[in-house]
Amino acid sequence: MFDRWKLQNFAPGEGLALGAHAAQFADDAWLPIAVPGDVHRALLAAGRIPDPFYDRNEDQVAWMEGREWWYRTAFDGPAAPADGGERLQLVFHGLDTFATIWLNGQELGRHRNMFREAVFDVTGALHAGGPNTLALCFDPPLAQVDEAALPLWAPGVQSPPHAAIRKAQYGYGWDWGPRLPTIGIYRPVELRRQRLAALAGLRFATLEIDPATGVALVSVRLEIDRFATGASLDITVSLRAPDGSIAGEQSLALAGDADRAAAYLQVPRARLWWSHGLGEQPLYTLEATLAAGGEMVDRRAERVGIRTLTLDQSPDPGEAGTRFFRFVLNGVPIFAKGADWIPADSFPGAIEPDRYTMLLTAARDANMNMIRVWGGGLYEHDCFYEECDRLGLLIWQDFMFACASYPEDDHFAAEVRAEAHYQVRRLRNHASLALWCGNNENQWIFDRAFWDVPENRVPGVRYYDEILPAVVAAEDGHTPYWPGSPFGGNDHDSAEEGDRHNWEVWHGNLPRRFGQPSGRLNTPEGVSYTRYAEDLGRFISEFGMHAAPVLATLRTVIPEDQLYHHSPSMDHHNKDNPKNKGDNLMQATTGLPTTLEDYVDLSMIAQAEGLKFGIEHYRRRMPHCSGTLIWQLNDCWPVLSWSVLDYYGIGKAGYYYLKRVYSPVLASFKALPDGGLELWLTSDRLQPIEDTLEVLLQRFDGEILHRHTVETALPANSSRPVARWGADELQGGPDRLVVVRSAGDLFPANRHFFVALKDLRRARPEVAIDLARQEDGSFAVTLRAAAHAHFVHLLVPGQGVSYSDNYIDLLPGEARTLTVARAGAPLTSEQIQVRWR
Ligand code: BMA
Repeated sequence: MFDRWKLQNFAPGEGLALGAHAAQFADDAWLPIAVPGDVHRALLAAGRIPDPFYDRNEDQVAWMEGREWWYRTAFDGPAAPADGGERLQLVFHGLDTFATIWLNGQELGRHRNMFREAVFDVTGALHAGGPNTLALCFDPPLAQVDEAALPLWAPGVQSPPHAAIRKAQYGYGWDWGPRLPTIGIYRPVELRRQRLAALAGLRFATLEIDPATGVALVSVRLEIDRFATGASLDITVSLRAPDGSIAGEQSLALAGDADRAAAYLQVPRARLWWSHGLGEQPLYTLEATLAAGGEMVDRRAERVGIRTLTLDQSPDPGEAGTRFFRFVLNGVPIFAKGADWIPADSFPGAIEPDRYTMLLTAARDANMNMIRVWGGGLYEHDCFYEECDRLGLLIWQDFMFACASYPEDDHFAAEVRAEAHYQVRRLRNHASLALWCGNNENQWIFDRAFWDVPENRVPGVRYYDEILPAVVAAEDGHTPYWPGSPFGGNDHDSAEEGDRHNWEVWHGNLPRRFGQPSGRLNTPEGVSYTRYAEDLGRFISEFGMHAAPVLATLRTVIPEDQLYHHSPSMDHHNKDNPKNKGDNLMQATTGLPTTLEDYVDLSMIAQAEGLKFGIEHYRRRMPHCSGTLIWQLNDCWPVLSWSVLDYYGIGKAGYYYLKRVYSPVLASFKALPDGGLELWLTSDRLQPIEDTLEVLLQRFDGEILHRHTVETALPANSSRPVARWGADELQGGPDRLVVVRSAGDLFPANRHFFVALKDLRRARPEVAIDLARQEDGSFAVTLRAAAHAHFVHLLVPGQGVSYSDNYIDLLPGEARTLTVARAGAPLTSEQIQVRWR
């Protein structure tokens, strides 16, 4: 119905003065624009602005922030007018952000929040059977902010003005994102026609699962909006199993004065929803119908999962004075393996569902089971959550507040409350929803800034401590709530309680307690990833370091003459400051790069090794540590950042390292302070495992110095050392490595170097490469080297390329076959490059 939209911009106030809101207005010269979408994409498609991601073009589109942007559309109203018992609602599922809406020249109302829908009753205003016009004006957002009223964020420093707008905060620039605040209708527009009464709320929850009988008890709560009837109503509720059979159903009669109902269903042989790696993701279909006087007036269907989920924060008997922070799924404490998610584009209205599928499938394929939707972005599109349900990715959902103080006046608080009601009702039934979290880093950063003010209180804490938990309790009632990330303990980032962000590594933060000043050490030692070994935290919800994307990605946004490390355009595509943190990291790890190719490799190596080192440490500590979410999974433009998947979804080396280090069973080496070495086995499996481990101490040139066999058994869901060698038993050195392999193929082979990569004494070997085209068009690439080959990887240009594995170590004498395939365009052998170091 609303499929032909047009766009124009004016100086503030000019559109109304010219009559752009009127039913009749000459908009022939206006630009076509897609809905949902956004203004930047439309202008880009029309050639009106340069690509804002390319070079330093970001600045060239800054003028867009100061204009008002108008949308218009003409459409035919419904064939028949609303009868006595009907109502027509115009629903905007996402308006970004300060919008005034006119229907046929009449103002319907205003909206000022990107994070909740705008609903207008148009029963009387819509012309049935004839032409109608809609006009929307989006005001310049920052002009709406009363800068004088902004709360303090640091002594003498006000909170940034975007904090006073309920709009995606990253749009105003982040330490990985350009300043490109979006404008427009970014979610669908719908005309809803309803009769007598509507199903306004549907809430599903698993109350209990009886392990002895396999029977699950689930509840379905309904809310009815009786806008035109006081008569009794009939409700049916049904739950269909994934195979289509009826798992439970119930009919309810609702008396004339009632607008709430609840059904309790017993589901025999319930198929439980598990996170990826622990089981399957069966999704049931919940359907509710509403009938008045025998006539069905509304129906709703949702996909749900049967599972229980709690957050265990009981005292940890294994580490006195600490508390667990672990998710318990279907009665099983799990180790959360995952990543932080930022919006997949600077222009999120234009994201196609298949991009979500691509990115989230990549997360699942890297053995992840949890994604945190970070608070500086947006409550994601529906298809994001549907994909997480399908793929078994639990969701840690932040409310959209990040790195700022927020106004607490009544107007703003009313918006926050309304937004929270809307979002909790929208997302509460997803099987994947694991946690509601108040914000990103607000309590923590504020306390670091006001460390010498006792009991400092961050403006906005009213939301995190009162309003949001109350809304979650009222509208959800089952999903746990947590006031912030990080939060808990002495210093909100403490190791004893709650979750923590490890920014010792990369940002060089120094550990502290409440009442102590904060500090940063931006030196090679200060930012080094070996500092993860000092982190005895419960749940690490952010940690990571930068790596460049592949060269082909850089080439899409960096002009040829700027393709060198720290060129102005490259530094523009690194939004973190100062720009030398990556150099410090590489200096301690790989040594500094000399060419751009070198920079891409060495930054990727430093990131990959750092994530491997950190995650091995944290996983060994399970259950005291029960989760790692790396910062960050993805990017919103082509950039130098913490991501492991670049803007195009191309995996950096770190992505493939993660996949191995997140495997359900992990074997890892732990260097001991006395020069000895421990071998640990960590298992997420719900059954005990037995295996024979082969351990080799080998020179890079191939000579085997020691060979050990370790017979081992490990209980379900546990971690422990399975072998230990003294410094004299297994002598380390810069010319050798130690390797562990599983006889039963229970885990990917792992290796340990005894010194930093830059100090290894090894020569780059020859690698024999054999390419074999497979029937399905993919290639099997067999690689073999006489001596140790490091960082062996395949590079194929373009998007949609998948590798069975990549960025591997090739052990002396070992042959490994990697397969590579490209969706769509067929692959030729010339397109496959093999690189190693
Ligand atoms: C934390 C995150 C983000 C940021 C990241 C890297 O502050 O919550 O705000 O991008 O670290 O600095």
